[in-house]
Amino acid sequence: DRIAPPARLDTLVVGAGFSGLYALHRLREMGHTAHLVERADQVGGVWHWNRYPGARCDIESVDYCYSFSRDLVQEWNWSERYPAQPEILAYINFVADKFDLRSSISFHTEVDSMVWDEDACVWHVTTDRGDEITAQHVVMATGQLAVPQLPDIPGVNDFGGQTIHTGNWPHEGIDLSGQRVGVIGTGSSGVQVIPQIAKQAEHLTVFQRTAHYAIPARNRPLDQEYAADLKERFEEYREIARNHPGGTHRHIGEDSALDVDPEAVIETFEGHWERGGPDILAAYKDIRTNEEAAERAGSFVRDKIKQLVKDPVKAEILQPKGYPFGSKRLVLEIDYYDTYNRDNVSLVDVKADPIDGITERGIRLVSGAEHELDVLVHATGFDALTGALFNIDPVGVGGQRLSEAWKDGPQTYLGISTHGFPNMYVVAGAGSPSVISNVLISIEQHVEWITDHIGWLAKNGLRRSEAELDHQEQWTHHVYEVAQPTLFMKGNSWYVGANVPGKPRVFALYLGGVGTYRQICQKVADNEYEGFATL
Ligand code: NA7
Repeated sequence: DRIAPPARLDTLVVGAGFSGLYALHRLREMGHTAHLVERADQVGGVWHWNRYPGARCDIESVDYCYSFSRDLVQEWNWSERYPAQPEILAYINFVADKFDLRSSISFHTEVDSMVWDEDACVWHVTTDRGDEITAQHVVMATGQLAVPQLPDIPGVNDFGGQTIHTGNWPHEGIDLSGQRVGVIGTGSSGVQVIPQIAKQAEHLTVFQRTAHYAIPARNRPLDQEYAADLKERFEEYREIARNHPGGTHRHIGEDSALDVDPEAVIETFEGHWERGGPDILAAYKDIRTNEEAAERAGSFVRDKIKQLVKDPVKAEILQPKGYPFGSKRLVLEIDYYDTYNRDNVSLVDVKADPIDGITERGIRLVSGAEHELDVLVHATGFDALTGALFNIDPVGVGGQRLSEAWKDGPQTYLGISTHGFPNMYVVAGAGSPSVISNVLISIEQHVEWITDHIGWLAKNGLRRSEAELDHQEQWTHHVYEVAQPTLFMKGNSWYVGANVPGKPRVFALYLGGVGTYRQICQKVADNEYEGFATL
């Protein structure tokens, strides 16, 4: 029984993931009329869709959670160091129940169009359910990794068996026993799903184009004494993360990897390898900015892979090459390399022998080799950051579409607002630290800033707020400038739009650090929202 959205609203929120739910809660607390529309039949966002076996967050559970409610912090208990998808989804549902959020959500409802009305200073929104909504403000909580991207391979729709994308895994699950399964893609999703499929399938063939660096997660049950201690001092603990460059508690090394004795460097890396997690990225201050420093970590991990994988041919294929360590998202693995020691797992290097096409029976390589499959899993990533926004493609001032305004890459002020699209706010997307940080810290900061701004406009009798063009240009340039000295541009990853044909090659996330970003946003607010034209 769907709740229909009200025809008139102060604020419409789009998307019921972590961002949208908190925005809805906060707006209602402020006494605004707010409502949320969500295309799925439940809350959860990415954690609703990504139900593939092995799906897990690569941020620790004690950090990957809300902090806005003391009661919530006290009531919820995480069970593992890195939370698995079912537990995160249970948490989001717990939040939705605790704050009675579902009463203001229309599920199974997808936004069809969003058009700005300059005379009335409102957005007119229509949905696939025939709703017509007029809202003063729209909060786009549409997600960073919400639109699954199928590979650009001829015949991708011709496969006669079952085709699945990890980001759209069947909710009823799938029985892979006795099946010949193929997986394309070895990023975070591929590395997580491959060991699980190998345990179930008769045979698994992994088609790898690029070997990603993966290091052990060392996942384990969460030490409950540690968790209880954190709860007691949670606000203080969280405040450190809010002001930390990555929104975490990661210690950032002060030395250059190049100034330290090579044996001591190896010892440091060994410590990180044993403890698990991504902190190796910050073991030295220049791992993400200097190729030689990055290579110290890269060669360390490649040696580990050689030791872990028994078949030297497979071990060689699994050696990451051609890009610096840390320039793609570092993958956390559980049993990944060990999986290649199983008899029922083969590895095909599709950089050496590329995929010629997907056929009715399986995958054909350029060499003519054919791999027959019953199930084909695409772990091929997402049309990140802009995909979900362009699917809606809001029409702003003068009839301009967002996809036109952003044809050369996202143009934003603070990542929040775009000139020509008044009263529209994007949560934790391009132009903000977003998913390059602990995204929960970034989401809370964004939602609080945006809802405070909406509250401030209302209090001052203002109906329209828009990023000024010069501030937007400065911010967009600043985001670009900060990214230049890093190695990310060399990573050929979704971070730079490399996985979507035709997408502009820009690094669209703000790398200046979560703490710095927070200060900048605070200063803008303190200066009566400097850089926003309001009336
Ligand atoms: P990613 O990290 O974008 O990985 C996608 C993988 O799919 C990657 O290995 C790609 O190889 C591979 N891919 C994509 N297209 C093809 C084709 N045409 N042929 C062969 N291989 C292909 O997506 P994930 O879902 O793993 O992770 C996304 C984020 O979600 C992750 O960073 C976390 O933040 C959570 P490539 O490297 O492009 O050669």
